[in-house]
Amino acid sequence: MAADLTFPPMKNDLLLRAARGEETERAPVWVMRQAGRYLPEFHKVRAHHSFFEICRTPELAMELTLQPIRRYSGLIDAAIIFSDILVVPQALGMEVEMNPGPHFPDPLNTPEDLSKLRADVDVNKELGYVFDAITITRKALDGEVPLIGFCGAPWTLFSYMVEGGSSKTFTKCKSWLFRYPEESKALLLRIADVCVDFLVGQVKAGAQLLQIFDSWAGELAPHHFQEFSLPSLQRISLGVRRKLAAEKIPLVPMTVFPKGANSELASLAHEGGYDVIGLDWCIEPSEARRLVGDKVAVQGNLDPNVLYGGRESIEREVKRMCASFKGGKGTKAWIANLGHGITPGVDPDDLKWFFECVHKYSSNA
Ligand code: 1CP
Repeated sequence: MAADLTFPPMKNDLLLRAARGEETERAPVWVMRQAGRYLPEFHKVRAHHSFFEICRTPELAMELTLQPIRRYSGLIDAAIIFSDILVVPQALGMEVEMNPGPHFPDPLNTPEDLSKLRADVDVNKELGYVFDAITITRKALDGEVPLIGFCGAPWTLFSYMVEGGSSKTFTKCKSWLFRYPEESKALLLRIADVCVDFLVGQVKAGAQLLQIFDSWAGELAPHHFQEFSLPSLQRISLGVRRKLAAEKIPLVPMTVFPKGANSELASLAHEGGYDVIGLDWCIEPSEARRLVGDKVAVQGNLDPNVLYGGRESIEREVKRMCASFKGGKGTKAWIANLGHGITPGVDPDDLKWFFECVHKYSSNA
């Protein structure tokens, strides 16, 4: 890790204030997967480097992280470090290819395969390149916006490690849960422990907020989410807080994005240990607010496909979303975002319009 860890003062801390539960003059806004395939400047870099080569080269990861910040300067309120959730399975010793989606040549077929995983993961050794990328990116940002660090939630990572890639049916990873429940729980907690060390390392390197992506939370029945995903999410929030406190490092806000698990929002808000809950588009913002109460801030939640609908529908939908989040009471602890990642076919100018509409309709002025 880089030794010099003094960073430039923040010029825009809207995101951090909202994440801590403060009412802000307008909603801070960023979008999941904002550094990515909808940007022509992304393809220019990607044409010369493989996906994981970019992740492992701090200067390249920094460049891709900064691309949306440059393009949307003055409109966007956060950067998220360019990396992937699948670097954690790699750190555990698994091979992962990206061609074009994730592929694990040697997935975990049965609990016997657990012996192939590294027993002790030294995150500085295995993932130090992410820490280095965070440190140089935070410096290059020069306080313009905060830098978000992230990891995948254990259940979502477990699904890739067992399925060997993306899945529509989740048959293999669900078979694990029901055939080998104790081994599944042990593996989920083992992944969580690596996530804790990885997230603490990201904070030490300069990350100012942490987001945990549980992209496949909604594949679990409510009681299975409670049994399998929630304990590992709690282990992460508690573990990160404990380790940072033990090292006298200031806490940073933590966001959990439990995509599709809207029946679990109240329990996550009250028992999860997170500061912010990310919402997908399948719940009305005012209803989500009612469920989570005042304990946490919320983030979301425009259907990413609205960005294909042209400026008029983007404006109409953003206006509606802002009204529903504000609930007539000002912009209370809300971070505007999409309800999932931006997709490759979006026109970057339409995303700009989305940002402009959020500024306009979330303002308290
Ligand atoms: O060929 C390419 O260039 C690959 C495209 C790509 C990109 C740009 C992948 C492959 N990952 C990423 C970057 C990435 N992934 C970021 C960068 C920071 C940013 O947001 O700008 C982040 C936060 C992620 C997180 C991620 N990776 C998630 C969680 C978020 C979500 O969308 O649900 C997941 C599920 C992944 C796995 C993954 N990596 C890449 C793909 C195509 C996928 C998803 C595959 C699937 O649907 O199962």
